[in-house]
Amino acid sequence: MDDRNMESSSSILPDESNDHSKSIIHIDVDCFYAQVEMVRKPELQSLPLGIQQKNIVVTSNYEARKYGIRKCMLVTDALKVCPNLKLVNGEDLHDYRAASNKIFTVLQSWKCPVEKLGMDENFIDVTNLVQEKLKTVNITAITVSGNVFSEPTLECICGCHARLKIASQIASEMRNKIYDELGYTTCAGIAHNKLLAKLICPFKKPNDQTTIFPEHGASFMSTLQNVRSIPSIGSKTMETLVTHKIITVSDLQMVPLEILKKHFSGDMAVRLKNLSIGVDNTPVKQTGRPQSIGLEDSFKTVSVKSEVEEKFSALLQRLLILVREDGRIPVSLRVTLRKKDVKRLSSHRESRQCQVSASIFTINNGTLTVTDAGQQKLMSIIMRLFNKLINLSKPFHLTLVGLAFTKFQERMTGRGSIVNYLMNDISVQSVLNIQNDCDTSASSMDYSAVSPSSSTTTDLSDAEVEPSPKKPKKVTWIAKRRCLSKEEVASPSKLKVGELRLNSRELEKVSELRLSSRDRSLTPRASPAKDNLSDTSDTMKDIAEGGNCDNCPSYVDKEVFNALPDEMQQELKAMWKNPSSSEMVPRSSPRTMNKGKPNSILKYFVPHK
Ligand code: DCP
Ligand code: MG
Ligand code: MG
Repeated sequence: MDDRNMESSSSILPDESNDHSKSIIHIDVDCFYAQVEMVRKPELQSLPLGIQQKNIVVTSNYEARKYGIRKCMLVTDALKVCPNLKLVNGEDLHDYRAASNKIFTVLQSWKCPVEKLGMDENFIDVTNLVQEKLKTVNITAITVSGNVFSEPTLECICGCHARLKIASQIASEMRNKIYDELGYTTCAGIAHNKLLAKLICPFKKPNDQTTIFPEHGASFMSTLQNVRSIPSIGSKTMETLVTHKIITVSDLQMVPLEILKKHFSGDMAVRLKNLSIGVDNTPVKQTGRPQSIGLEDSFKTVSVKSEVEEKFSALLQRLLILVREDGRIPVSLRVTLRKKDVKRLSSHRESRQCQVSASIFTINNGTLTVTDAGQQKLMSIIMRLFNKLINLSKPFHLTLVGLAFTKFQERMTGRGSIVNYLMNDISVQSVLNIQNDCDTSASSMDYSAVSPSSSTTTDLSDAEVEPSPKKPKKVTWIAKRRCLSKEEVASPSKLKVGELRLNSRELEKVSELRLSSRDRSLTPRASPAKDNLSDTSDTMKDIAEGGNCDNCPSYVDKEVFNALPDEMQQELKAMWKNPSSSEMVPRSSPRTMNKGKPNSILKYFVPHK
């Protein structure tokens, strides 16, 4: 690095390096899969425990780590260093995913943006909460909760030290709540940006937290021995850096920007320099529902069609469980294969996808299900896609098969749709690799890790495999509502429904619309006499006459209405003013959603059984 001089550091300081305004917390669960098993079976806690997937120990508890067990060790090697290692099979990710969702839900109760990163990590932007707390505390009395990377010498004039101290206390509260409610210990990193919060998180582990102040960002980064430790540096960037002898983060700090620009685009070069000194302005993006739900299975080689079919069938069974938990109706299916090219000794992935008919999915007792016939239909679609990917007249060798539902009923997920406020907050990892590819650990640290790792070519030209799903002629939302706490009602984004299902068949069975007397907090309230909406004209009368709030029918719970976002209130008011534009049709006529007619928000206030 001799030819690189320090003048570079003056040219790399971007404007945002002085922006310390944010307060970010990163939380990572300790030995996640192992803890899920230990919480389930407390007798495992005192034993060295490894979680096995295929022939690999993907993680282990801290008791096992004392023996030298490391993530992604071969089972045979692990048993050599720790013959008493208790192994639990962790190939079924269901419980880990459920635990992950519960942790996410706990973190959401602070009402700050929460971004899920993989299964056991979350970023929380507590900037606004910290500002609120600042108004009520004596700044001089605030102390850091947990460890500090390095004690501050001079106060930063922007006040970031006090803010991060408060953030560290919030982090402690969050970790306590996760432990008290779910039993999981966690680590946290607290910093003014995501990069530093994530990287400082494992500074002291397990079950601890560390705060880093902005002025120590660059010195902390210089302790990282490998540029690969920086989350957003992927394998390609890494290769280029290594080729140019930039191995450590310190190397990256020292290399002149102009030299980096020779190998990377200008923006990328600046970004790399910023990262090297701990500067990162990427926002915490609130995690929403996944765009796709998928599973993959990898293996040594499969070269027989019947075996491929078995693999797909097993994947489909598991995928349908995930889809049932998610609740949305899938309308597109993607098949992925990784072919082994024997001549080139390499592997590459190929995908094809096609639309599937929503009618394959039915609702039974409020749960999304697929009949045996439906499953056969899905299998035949899968095998037809497979036939398009593989020329069966020639030998083939596969090392991976994957299945993913990649699109869901649009009306359930539309941006700004009330559904987004009412949906279960289930978040499922896009692609769950049954066999963990240990080589991909770096990319899994990428902030966008939840995107499908298997993403390849998608071939929408294959729509002919299954005709486009026709819009169901008769559809409605069947919502099972649950009581909301005051706290939840106060926050529109917390309004949740136990389940929301789009159901065309059930609708036909529904002959009566009744107001629920069980739960009124989400459902518009009716006076006792109107509990049974025996005549829709009554409803229309309510709407026309207005009720407790301006232009609202009398049965509407004002508190709930007021908790809705403005745009929804406006939308509802407009429809109540003009009931003829609503979807509330007389009971005598079928409750249809006319083709082409926009979905109506009013349906969500339709009384239900
Ligand atoms: N995991 C995996 N394959 C990998 C790495 C991890 O399947 N190559 C799984 C098992 C882990 C979980 O992801 O329990 C979370 O990964 P972490 O890297 O956070 O590891 P742990 O939570 O297990 O341990 P730590 O205490 O170091 O965070
Ligand atoms: Mg972890
Ligand atoms: Mg982790």
